[in-house]
Amino acid sequence: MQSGLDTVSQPNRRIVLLSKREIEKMRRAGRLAAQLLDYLEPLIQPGISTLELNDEAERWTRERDAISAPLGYQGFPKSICTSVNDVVCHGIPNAKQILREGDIINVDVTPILDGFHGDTSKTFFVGTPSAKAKHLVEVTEECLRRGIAEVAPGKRVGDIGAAIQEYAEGQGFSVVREFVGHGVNKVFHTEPQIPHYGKRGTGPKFRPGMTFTIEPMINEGKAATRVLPDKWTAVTVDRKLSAQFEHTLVVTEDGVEILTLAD
Ligand code: EYF
Ligand code: CO
Repeated sequence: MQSGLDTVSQPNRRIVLLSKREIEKMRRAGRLAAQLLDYLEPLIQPGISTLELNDEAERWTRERDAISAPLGYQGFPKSICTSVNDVVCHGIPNAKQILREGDIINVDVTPILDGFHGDTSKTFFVGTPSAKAKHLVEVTEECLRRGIAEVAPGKRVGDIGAAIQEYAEGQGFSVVREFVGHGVNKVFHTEPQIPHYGKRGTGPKFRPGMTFTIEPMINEGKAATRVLPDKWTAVTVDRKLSAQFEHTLVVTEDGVEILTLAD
């Protein structure tokens, strides 16, 4: 530890900066991830099971010579995460879980292509949403947009969380604390952690070549979550709705590029 340096001015140890070549590989993996969500979207209808969505995603991914990162990751049993209604994240696809009119579902995909990860998720409506579900989902997508808008060289990780927290709480919603965005490259989860709450001017400084996710989980009610006995599925403690959107990003010389866009 160097003396005389506070946490704000310490260099970003352990945060990997990717080369142009590596960023191009992240771009290809990210594009594939976005295309996978586009492929799944029309299948998300009342009557489909979350296992059917999983199996479609797995087949689609293999056909493109990619690998589903979640499958077997820390023992996770499926290829994608499917988080319905009060499930905050890491819902496990299941043949008995049939989507119903009015549900919301977050689908989180991470194909690995040529060794690099593209991690993205969206919350979809099943049929026509209630007014409260629509508001929550729209606010959550706007939280991601506002978080991304904070990213540029010289700004700090805390700027993202502050922007998201201010907006979400201003709309009467709460920000999940237990799960955060993360560095992603050849490794699925690495430094830095990206909280979706916090204070401006704190945390590591952004530098060109950093790649990471922003993935706010926003709750209709209280922020508190608990993990079900299956040891994976995180739900809201008050069983109210939760929504999430996620992109993988790279810091550029003058701002940020979203890597998980389809075109
Ligand atoms: C040990 C996991 C571990 N983690 C993150 C591991 O897409 C993701 N984030 O954006 C993501 C996907 C998966 C994941 C799939 C498995 N894991 C999950 C839950 C608990 C846990 O504790
Ligand atoms: Co993800």
